[in-house]
Amino acid sequence: MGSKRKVCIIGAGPCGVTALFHFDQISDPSTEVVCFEKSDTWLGLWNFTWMTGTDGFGEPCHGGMYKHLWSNGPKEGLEYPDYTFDDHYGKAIPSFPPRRVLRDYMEGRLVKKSKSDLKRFIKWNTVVRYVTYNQKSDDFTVTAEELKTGRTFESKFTHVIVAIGIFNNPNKPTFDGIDTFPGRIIHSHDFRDAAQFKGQRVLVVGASYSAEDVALQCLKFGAKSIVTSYRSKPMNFKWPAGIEERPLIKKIDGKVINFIDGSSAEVDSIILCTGYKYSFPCLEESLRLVSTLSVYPAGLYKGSLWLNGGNRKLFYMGTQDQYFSFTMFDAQGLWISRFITGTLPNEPKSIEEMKKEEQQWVQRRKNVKDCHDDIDIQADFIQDLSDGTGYHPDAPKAGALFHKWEHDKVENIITYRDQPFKSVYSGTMAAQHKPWFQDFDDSIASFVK
Ligand code: NA7
Repeated sequence: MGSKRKVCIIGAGPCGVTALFHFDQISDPSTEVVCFEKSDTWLGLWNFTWMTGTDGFGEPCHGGMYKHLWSNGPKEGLEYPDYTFDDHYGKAIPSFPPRRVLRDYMEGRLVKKSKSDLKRFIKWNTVVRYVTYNQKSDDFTVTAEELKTGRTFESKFTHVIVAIGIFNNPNKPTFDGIDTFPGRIIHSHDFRDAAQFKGQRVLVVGASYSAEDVALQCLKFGAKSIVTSYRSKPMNFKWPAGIEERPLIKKIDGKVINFIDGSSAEVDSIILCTGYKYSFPCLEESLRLVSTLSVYPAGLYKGSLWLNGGNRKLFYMGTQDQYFSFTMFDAQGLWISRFITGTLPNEPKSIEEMKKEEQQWVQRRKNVKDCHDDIDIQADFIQDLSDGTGYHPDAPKAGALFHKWEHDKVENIITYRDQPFKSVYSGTMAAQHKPWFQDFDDSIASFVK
């Protein structure tokens, strides 16, 4: 392969396309980039599909997007510094957009700010089946399949960037007696439309972001009652009438759910909002990141470079639990593309130095007290990635918005999405909108009007 670099990006979701965007900005003639995407469009989980289970090719449905999903964090915390919401929409819009508004914004940057057509780097409907590292030639063999033709082929790459996301492999616990339940049981990954639960009594298992939003969505769209069940600690929001929290399930007996505090509830449907397991089956075992959800998973220098094996050629994107999402992916994509093309001022470091630095972050993550500490870690992580790249997110300032957002949620879980935030980069104050709980029109036209 001579001195030429050949980079494989797995996945054209919000992470993968950001890496592509930055390779395109650098336009290094010695670096060729190919992105394999298993679907026929980019931006991953920001696309809605009615399908669940497997898709038309028999492949596992990757994303868990649902109708009427509105951002649960302020858009000002996710904004691209070089392409603000003002730049895209030409005016102030409210702070908590529905899914299509966010997808449109991301796509706008990819199209308007790129030097060339990024889609030409992407091989659509092509799924990566296996990646192995070749010690001798210090490169990777990537085996991929074109889903439309069934053709399987191998290609060699000098570098691989894994950008397949971490919310695709649902964690599905089981409970004593669950097989006796006569109603519908789904994981939130297969939740597509809250309106399907209208008039029902719903059990939501879990006490994190999915549980919180699925419970609120079901209430908004007319569920009769919602009981949520927590394992470690309750969400403890000031829930409106219709939502209540219970501890862990002890036993399910037909429609009756018995909880460990001795209470019980009769429900019609169960939605497991029990999170996801990291899964990278297309990588050989020695290349696989193993972690539980964390803002700083271990094993990655700068949260990005795979340290085990020490080949400095395998990267992961977006494996962190997320607050700043798009801004974080962007900083990561830039850092990785600069690292690979050798255009970072402070690199390379020795593997030992990298491991030491990584351990300091992992240790800091171990000591977090609450979500506010996690927000600060992620803000510092973005700044750390950006140092020396010429990229200028003001993550600490955006972090302050997330701290306020957490307080808003505690204050009122129904109205937190109605609060306006000020853009860190354009200085624009968000527009006001119809209260989220009363707004059933999630079209772009309605939201930005
Ligand atoms: P999370 O944030 O991983 O949360 C999973 C929740 O499910 C959490 O409350 C868990 O309780 C609970 N859980 C997991 N296993 C069980 C069992 N066996 N029984 C009861 N409860 C269980 O996933 P989400 O889908 O909510 O959010 C994913 C991401 O989406 C989130 O990080 C945002 O970035 C958006 P625990 O607290 O561990 O005891």
